[in-house]
Amino acid sequence: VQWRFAIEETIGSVQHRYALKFKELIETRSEGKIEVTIYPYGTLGTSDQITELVDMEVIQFAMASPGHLGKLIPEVQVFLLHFLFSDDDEINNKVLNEDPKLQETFDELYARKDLKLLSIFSEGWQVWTTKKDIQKPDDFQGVKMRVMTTPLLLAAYEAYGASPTPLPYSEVYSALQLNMIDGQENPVFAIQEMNFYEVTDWMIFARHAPFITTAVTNREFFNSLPPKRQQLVLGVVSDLNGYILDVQKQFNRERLNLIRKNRPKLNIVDELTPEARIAFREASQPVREQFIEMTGEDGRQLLEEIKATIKEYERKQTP
Ligand code: 6CS
Repeated sequence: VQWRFAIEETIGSVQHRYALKFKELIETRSEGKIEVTIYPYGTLGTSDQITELVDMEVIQFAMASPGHLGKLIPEVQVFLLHFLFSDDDEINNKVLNEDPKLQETFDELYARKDLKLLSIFSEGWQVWTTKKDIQKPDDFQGVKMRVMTTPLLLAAYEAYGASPTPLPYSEVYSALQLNMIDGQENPVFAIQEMNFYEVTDWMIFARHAPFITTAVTNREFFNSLPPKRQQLVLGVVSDLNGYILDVQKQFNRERLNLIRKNRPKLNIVDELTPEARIAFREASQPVREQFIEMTGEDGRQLLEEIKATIKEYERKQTP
């Protein structure tokens, strides 16, 4: 049997490591009866096209990032809200993967689109790379910020006064190079492997949001599998949760050093001042209302549920 797994990132990325480990575990645990083929970004199309291929069952597995998937499932845009998640990656990981109520909610939302959600995880903090320094919301005035393609991200940057421009991942480098956009956001590892640091002068760690992605499969395909194979898949993705958190941290740490080495002149702002963070946090609040407008009462409940779960885990964490 052959299973196909498409990722939204290139070889050497966090998603690639996820897919490689998935392949390894599926192949060994099925004693070679299942073979997994990985399709890196660029071989099958944009994120949207990859999701469509899962829908049509041309491929069985894929990564579907809320930044793009939000057009299909508006509720996943909750993951794009700024200053919602904890500063602690471990807590976010638990919130995303251990809370049964949230799991159930998302399972249902994905099911409506004939998808089965397998895993939700963070690939690291979003970092702004821009052509000018950004210290406060007002500095975004008129900045053409590239965002992923869901509507909530437009709202998120309009709230700071920026002019957000949605583009697929593959077009970001040339758009920066040709000055069609003035900045973009992505985790460090992606900024390194897509070379965005070559065509921007500032790298700013605002820690406004983690980059969250989801692993999905075609629901009918999954339901048609014998129970043992279903268990195999669920076991593997569950084992991958802790693994990918370590990979993500390592990649983001190592690649920052690589960026520093390759472009010593790049201005790196490690963190915003507490005052600046407060200003951004405040400016971002109305976007929550826009999220609720896009998703209705269900969205409001989901947002409340996530906020409460984060609080609960934060309380548990502090001894
Ligand atoms: O910015 C994007 O569009 C992409 N960034 C990452 C890190 N993964 C996939 C996503 O499509």
